[in-house]
Amino acid sequence: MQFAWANVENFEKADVVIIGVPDESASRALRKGASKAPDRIRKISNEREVFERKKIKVITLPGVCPLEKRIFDHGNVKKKDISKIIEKIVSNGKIPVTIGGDHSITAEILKGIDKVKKNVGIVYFDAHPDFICSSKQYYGSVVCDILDYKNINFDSSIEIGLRAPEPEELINIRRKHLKTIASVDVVEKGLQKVVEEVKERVEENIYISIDMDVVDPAFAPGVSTPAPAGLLSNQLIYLLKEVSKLGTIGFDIMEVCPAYDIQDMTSHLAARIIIETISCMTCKIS
Ligand SMILES: [Mn+2]
Repeated sequence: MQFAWANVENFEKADVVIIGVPDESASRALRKGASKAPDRIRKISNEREVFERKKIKVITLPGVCPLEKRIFDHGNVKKKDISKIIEKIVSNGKIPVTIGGDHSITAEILKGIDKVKKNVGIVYFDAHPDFICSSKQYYGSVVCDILDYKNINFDSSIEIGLRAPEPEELINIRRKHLKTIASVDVVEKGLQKVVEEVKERVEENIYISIDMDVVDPAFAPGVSTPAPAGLLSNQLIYLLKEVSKLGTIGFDIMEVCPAYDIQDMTSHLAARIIIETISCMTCKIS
């Protein structure tokens, strides 16, 4: 089943290419099942966002803008193939949107982007810094694993929504001068100030990575490693809309874990986050 908003039938016609990576081989979470997320999010997007009247199907629009992007759902691919596919999408001037899977897939995506784009800043939404360096190539070491990619610019990168760092990660953040905004800091500063700080930090090419656990478990219970006191769903969508206007070259949404969800509310929110973010990239271009 395709993502509900997919509206073109081939790669050539697309502005945005959606890809699922149903892989959780580098997760160490006690909660299993993140590999089921891509198909679950597709299915729920069709069940909750499409209405049928007099045999005509109508799809809901994202909140602010009309949907002007041409979206192709590429289906699912293997983790070992994702970096090549991302390279192809980005070098063709299209925007990749990847649905995981565990968060280590982001390092593979960035491997592909690193081959095509220069001076890429990462805006990383996560409850956890994913900055373990004492262990590599898993969902907790994403930031460390991309340290030597030559076109990823840490000086224009930022982590938002943190609240459960390990001691080693705080040391690594300090050593690499990675800017972070904790979940409670978002409340203290206010959303507009957070956007200002992102604007000060990033340059022309922004890649957004969303770990669904950045959202409070009240809104997103179906994640691999929940952490209390996260962002509200509308706070995250506001931030994504503002950041995606700044020149986003792609984004991903990771770590939805359908087996632990409540009535698929997390998959539904993930679907809405995807389309809201895509639609605001349209705003910038139109
Ligand atoms: Mn993560």
